[in-house]
Amino acid sequence: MKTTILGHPRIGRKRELKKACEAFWANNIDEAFLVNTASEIKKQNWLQQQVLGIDAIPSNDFSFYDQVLDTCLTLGCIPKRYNAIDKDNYLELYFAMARGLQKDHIDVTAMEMTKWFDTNYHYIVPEFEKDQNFEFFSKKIIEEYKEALSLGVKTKPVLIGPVTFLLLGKEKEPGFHRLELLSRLLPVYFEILSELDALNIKYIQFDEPCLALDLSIQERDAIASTYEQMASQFPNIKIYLANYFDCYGDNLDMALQLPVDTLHLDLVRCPSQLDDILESKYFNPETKLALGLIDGRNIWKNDFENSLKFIEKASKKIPLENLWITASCSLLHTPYDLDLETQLSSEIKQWLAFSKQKIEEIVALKNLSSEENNAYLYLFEENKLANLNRKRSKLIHNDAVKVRISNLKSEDSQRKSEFSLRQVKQKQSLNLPLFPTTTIGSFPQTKTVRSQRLQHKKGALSQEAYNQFIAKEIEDSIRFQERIGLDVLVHGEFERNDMVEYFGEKLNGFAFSNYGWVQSYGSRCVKPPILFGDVSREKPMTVDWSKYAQSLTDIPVKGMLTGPVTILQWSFVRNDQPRATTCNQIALAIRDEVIDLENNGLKIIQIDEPAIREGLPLRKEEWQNYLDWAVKAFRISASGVKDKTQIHTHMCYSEFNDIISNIADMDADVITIETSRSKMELLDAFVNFKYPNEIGPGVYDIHSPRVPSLHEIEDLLTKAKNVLPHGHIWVNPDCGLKTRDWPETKKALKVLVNAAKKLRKSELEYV
Ligand code: THG
Ligand code: ZN
Repeated sequence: MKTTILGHPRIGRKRELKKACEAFWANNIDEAFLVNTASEIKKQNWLQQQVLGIDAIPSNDFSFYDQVLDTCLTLGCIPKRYNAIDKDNYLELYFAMARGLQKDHIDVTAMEMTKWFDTNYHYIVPEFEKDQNFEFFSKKIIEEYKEALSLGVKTKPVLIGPVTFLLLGKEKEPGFHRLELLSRLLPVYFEILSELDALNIKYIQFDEPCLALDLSIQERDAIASTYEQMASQFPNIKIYLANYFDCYGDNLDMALQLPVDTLHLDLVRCPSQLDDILESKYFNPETKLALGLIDGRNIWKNDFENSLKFIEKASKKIPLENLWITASCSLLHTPYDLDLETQLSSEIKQWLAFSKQKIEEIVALKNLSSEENNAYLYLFEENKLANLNRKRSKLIHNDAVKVRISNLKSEDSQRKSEFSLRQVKQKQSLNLPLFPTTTIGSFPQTKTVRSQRLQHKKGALSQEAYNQFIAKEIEDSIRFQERIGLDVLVHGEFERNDMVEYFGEKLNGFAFSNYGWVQSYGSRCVKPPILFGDVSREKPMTVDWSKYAQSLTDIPVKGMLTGPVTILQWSFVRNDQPRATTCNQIALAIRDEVIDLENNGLKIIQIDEPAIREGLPLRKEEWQNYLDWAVKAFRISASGVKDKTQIHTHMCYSEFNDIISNIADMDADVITIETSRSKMELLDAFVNFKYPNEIGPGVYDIHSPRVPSLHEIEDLLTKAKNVLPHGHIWVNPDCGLKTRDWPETKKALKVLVNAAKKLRKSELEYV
């Protein structure tokens, strides 16, 4: 039996890579310093795995920004707009593709980013042309192999497989399908393999997580043909084929017939597939199986007893030397090292395993499955005890919450009246003009705001002084919004850090790490709260500041909350009950907050659900079940209020044409969505589907500091008017403004208000 992992976190134990990259971009360190930081991180990662006893240690799993971007450069898939950049200046080209570049005569935009399967990690989207050429351009995979070798570590290089690489990208022009490029692409993969072959590598890991998706026959055939060609051309290289995040499903029969050395199984997401494989008529006992038993997407200690049952089952049909023990997917999605956490309660800490501890678990499972396992039995006992302690812990279980969940009735997820009736009452109560203007909630988080919060957190700024500071920020923002003439105001969220962390900190059932950072995109990281127990709300969480903001003005102020699905999606979630149950618990806590806001005079309450789309299962057959409970949880959170109280929701990353009817089922009175980058392409969905409630298609892209012109906004609004009922249209930016600066924000919002006013005027003349 052997051990391996698919990939290691790479941001650095204390985010050294993040800090070095950002310093490099700001011209505060030179390239040598950055490269050296990276080498230190790789070295630490490799040597630690070696010390802990991993047999096949990955290389080329490191990245300065993103592994799909790395693959683009490896394969010479570089969009033409970067031709102006000197190709010998590798890092300049690399970061220009990641982030765009404005320098001298060069002005190029970044490549697009999107979510990596159903994770909160974002990758750079490859761009393909019809006659796309590929070449073995970046030699990173070779260099990293040699780098590890010089440290005495013979690694298993990792590369995204050709079919997944193509499927992850997009065509830049019509007239072809990207999969047609496979025959042009494969020769470059063969070239890479021959260079690696010359270095005598033993294994190569190809990541083909597209196997977790519903594939067409052509796509499936492409995989089969790819690996048949590879195996026949490189008989000395053992191919470790990795699929993760879901079952092989309909692709299993094909996968089992591939001439690869090893098939990797995600047994956390799909435990049933081990039986399917062992019983399949295509199963070949010579094919090695990698049992992905350790959860690479979560932070709970493994259940050794359960894992050993899987190993035992597999070992009845497969010789032990043909089994790998590993994690379900790359450890990229878990934080570095639990040992860094000194402030977590010891009770909770004993239930957890971060990346380093997961590597130890992999090795422990191997040792416990060996003939002479007596020396390791203490590990088994320790693990059993920790899991038993968790199961019985008083911290986790709250009977009042469980009773409330079991008493949920259908009317709890139903507003009192239907939308058309609510709309009339809301129009009376709110008295808003046609095309009302608003923002999504957050205003710029300036350096001062961040530093005051940090000082307060450290104890260097008293609660009183901090509150005074926040109150002043809110007052200034309300006055600004009044001045420029917005119709629905927000308090600005100056008191909040990450939205999920903010609510997690105020709810029971969540714990927090100090160093539990996970890469989100590039140098950006998130620190997901650890949702370990039944969720409840002790006291109001946002009422004070919202009420204060409303007390400053007669114009309606929106109360701002994060929705249950997003809080669930962006936390490390307990695995001892269904996600749907946990989501309902959060929904009830948010529901109580919504009612409290209403009772304190807020007439409009926004419940953000930016993550509802990314929570969709990878396979379509599972969509409905997810959408049922996710939509219901949102409705539970929103349905406690009177008809005249207006509920808003907001979503980013709006690729939801295919779930538009489910979005409508959420029954928010108003939804604000991201549409401006796609020039309202999203509205295509509304041509065929009559969205019943009010809608604010974002009219300016907040992801860029550019101030839109009056003409641009008018243009977008005209498009919106063509497909939506005029009385249903709101005018707002795409998303929250917390990453922007004040000067551009002020200018852009003035333009936005003017565009709405102009539109109203022309509408009146028309009538
Ligand atoms: N919160 C959480 N998840 C998210 C987002 C979020 N996932 C999707 C999207 N938004 C990801 N975008 C970002 C944007 C900014 C940052 C992280 C993810 C960010 N992080 C800080 C950093 O890395 O410097 C650290 C956090 C902080 O200091 O507050 O800026 O909004 N949960
Ligand atoms: Zn948004």
